[in-house]
Amino acid sequence: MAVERTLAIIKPDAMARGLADKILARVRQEGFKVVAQKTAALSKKQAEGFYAVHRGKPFFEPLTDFMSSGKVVVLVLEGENAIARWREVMGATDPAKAAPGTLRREFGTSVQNNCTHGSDAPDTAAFEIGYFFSAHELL
Ligand code: FUP
Repeated sequence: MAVERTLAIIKPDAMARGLADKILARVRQEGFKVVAQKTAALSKKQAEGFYAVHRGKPFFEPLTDFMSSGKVVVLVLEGENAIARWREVMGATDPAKAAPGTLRREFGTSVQNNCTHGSDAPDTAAFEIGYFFSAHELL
């Protein structure tokens, strides 16, 4: 298995409910190395660029409104098989369908307000990490 990096986001719903520390504790408990971390407030345009792959879908407008509605914590996580492993820790996109013990099951309240993001493949991880962090922040 390869050491990978993935982009994780603690979304505005989780931030507003004071769940950031609990989610960060889980990140560490699962053994991920935090390579970079920042708190940010995305503009609507930044949210649209991040989710550009979903442009035109019915949920694009509400999703990008939501992602620019409050602060987020953006993280680069590193570890063996980190991309798939972080998605396992998050659980399925819809919290109602996510397995017990996953972050989205525990903290998510709807498909949109599902508390965390994680890259889904090596190419999207590379794009998403580069969207938020410069090379000098990733040493
Ligand atoms: P995921 O990779 O699990 O984050 O899911 P997707 O890439 O399919 O979707 C990205 C985000 O769009 C989800 F986290 C939540 C949101 N979304 C909706 O709001 N409605 C939908 O029907 C599908 C996704």
